[in-house]
Amino acid sequence: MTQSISTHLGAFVRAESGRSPQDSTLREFWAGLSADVMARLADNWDATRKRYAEGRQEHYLSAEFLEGRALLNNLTNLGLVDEATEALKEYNLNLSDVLEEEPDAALGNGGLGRLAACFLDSCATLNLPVTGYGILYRYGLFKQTFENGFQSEHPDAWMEEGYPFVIRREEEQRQVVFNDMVVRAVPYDMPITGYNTKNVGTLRLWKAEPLEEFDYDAFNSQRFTDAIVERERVMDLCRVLYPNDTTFEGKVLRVRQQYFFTSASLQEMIANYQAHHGEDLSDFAKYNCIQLNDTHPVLAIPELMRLLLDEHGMTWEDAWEIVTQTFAYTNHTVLAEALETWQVSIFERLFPRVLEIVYEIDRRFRLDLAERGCDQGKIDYMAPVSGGMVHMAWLACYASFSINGVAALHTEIIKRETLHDWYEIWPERFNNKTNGVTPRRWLNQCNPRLSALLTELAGSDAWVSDLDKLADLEHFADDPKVLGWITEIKDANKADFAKWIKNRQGVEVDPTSVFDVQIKRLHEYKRQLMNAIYILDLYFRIKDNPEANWPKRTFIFGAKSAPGYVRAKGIIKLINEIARLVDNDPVVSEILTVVFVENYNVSPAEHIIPAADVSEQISTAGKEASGTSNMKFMMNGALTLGTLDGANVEILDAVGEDNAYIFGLKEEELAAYRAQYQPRQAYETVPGLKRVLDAFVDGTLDDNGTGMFHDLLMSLLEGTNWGDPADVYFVLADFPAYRETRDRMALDYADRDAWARKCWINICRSGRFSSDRTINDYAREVWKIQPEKI
Ligand code: Z2T
Repeated sequence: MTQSISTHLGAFVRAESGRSPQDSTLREFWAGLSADVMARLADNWDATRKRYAEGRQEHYLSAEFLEGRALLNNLTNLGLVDEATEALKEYNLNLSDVLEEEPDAALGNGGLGRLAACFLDSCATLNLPVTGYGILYRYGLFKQTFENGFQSEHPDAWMEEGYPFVIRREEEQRQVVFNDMVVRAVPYDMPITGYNTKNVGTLRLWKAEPLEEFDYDAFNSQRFTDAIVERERVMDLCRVLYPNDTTFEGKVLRVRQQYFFTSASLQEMIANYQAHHGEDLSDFAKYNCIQLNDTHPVLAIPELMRLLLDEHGMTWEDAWEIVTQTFAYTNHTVLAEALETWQVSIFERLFPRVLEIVYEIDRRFRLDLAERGCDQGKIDYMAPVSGGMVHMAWLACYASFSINGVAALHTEIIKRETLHDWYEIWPERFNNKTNGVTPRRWLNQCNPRLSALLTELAGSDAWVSDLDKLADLEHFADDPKVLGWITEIKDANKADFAKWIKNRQGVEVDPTSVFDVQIKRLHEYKRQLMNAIYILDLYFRIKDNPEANWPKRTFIFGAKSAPGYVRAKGIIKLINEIARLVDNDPVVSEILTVVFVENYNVSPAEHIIPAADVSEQISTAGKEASGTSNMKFMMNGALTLGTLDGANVEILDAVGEDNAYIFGLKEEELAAYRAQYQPRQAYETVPGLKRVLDAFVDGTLDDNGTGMFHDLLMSLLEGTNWGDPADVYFVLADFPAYRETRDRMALDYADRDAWARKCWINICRSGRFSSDRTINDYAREVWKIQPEKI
């Protein structure tokens, strides 16, 4: 199709609305324009799929893909943004208004799911034969509202009004067999376009449906209603995304989801192999590699064994050889509460044959380790099955040829601690793949002003698919004209944000203030509480001395808490109450504003990040595996205020100490610090701390009688009844250094040229945090795949 968008837009919109375009809604224009985009990429998509099916492929298995919106991404990749803008003008419409109609595909919790989406973007752009496999959740991550400052959750039925970017592929359905039900797995494919390439990758999302339309006698009312109930039980399978990010919840439905999508995906891989390379599966690992995105898809290991043994008549030894050459495992956290361990009894109930295979893997593992001279204690600890539980991470480590962490520090910690015993036996399996983010969405699309400047200075847009090219622009750091432009661009982005948030939440923010941002899931280890304590302390300091030279600041938060994570919800309420306190104070509100962006998601991030001055990356050292917003902020010219944790370490390494604000205890210092740490002493002696913490409970802040703020205070001073020490995450320990650094940063902002220079260096050195770099490393070192350009 080579005709311009304007030729067909009317027809596409009519097909959506059943009315004339003049009478159609913005939403119908969005759907019509999206349908046109799908039509335009169809042939290349098909050609890509056929090409990839023939050769060696990588399969990315993930329970989460946090795609966000698709239309602008696809218009950009197809080079259609200007045409679409023009076509909409004929109807007096703005492209950006139409784009805002699109719901976010929020089939993920946070970093892990968004990483999977960035990876697919890079694979498409790099023409790599990679397919993503996941679940078509009917409800994505819940929608968040604040009711009197408390988080409240609402269902996100993201597809209910129709979603043009997935195609149901009826003819490629599979069957997944559970002990108590047989499920039809129907694939819904989402095209993943790349920048400057015709290749179109695929994200295949499986939907669970009942095996067949039941044909029970409608007059036999008992069987009829039973059959309806049974249908709903099957449909339940992929109804909802579990909203925990780094906490394991051993629910039967969740393990059903995991088995469902891994089994369907493997069956497809085997069928594809046989169609192209013959019945004999001996060379399966030569043509297929499977990356396990954390342990959520680890059931693929025993399931591939089952398929090879039971359905394809292979011997255990041959099957195990294939399995151990196929799987690679990525670990995303060292938090103990995230470890997936399933009760043997659940496996027994759902898929006894898989359990039998897990037991056989376990038996052979124990023999293997005994032969290596390991003692019984160690064997019991490392075994896939122990204490009536199946340990998914241990299974993953045993069967995978590659085990990686997601930032250099994180990989060192898993080798030294979390997975140390495996590292001792199989050191060659361990490798690091520092995360990255796609510069298409996170720079080129979300920050058009900065992108235009980069393209102008570089003389081309080649940087969009080769971010290392930005290094060539670093010398402009000494060009006052360029520094002025950078400042102007940031100010314009801040003004855009001010308009957006005013329209969204009715909040007024001052675009001349320092925009200081923390956006990420709410978790104690990420220390939003430390951020809140700083703001409350600053509030008191301003009240003490209102005439001092206080820089104007806007503190921006965005965070969802897992619905069952009571303490995290307490922190949300606390921040909202601090916002209210500040806002109600006639003096302080002239200097500070606190904004909690409701329902933080991918598309709000695209509005927030380009407007940020300060990127808060303040997790307890050693706890944040990588972080990825830190990279997005860096690319958009925000300066990192952070601890030496996750990928912050590598950001500091890239930009140097003059261009980042680093503070706090280091990971290797924490153990010794803990031995003598007395949070109560910090409370008594650190100036200002007592006043702030007392305000949690003395009536300054109101938690509406829930006791939440008292619990927060106790978590810092007393520890908990589960035997945790006080202040597990060293909030009070790091607070003085945090306050000093953050104060200094706000003062530094006044010299806009010096500030802009630091921003520019951050932007120009962000090349290594492009997910293209990450994916090239996976492709070369783990997946062993080559580009296949169509
Ligand atoms: C998640 O988003 C992350 C880790 C998880 O461990 C689960 C989820 Cl849903 C099971 C995050 C990490 O916390 C973050 O540091 C990292 O950058 C991100 O995964 C991608 O690797």
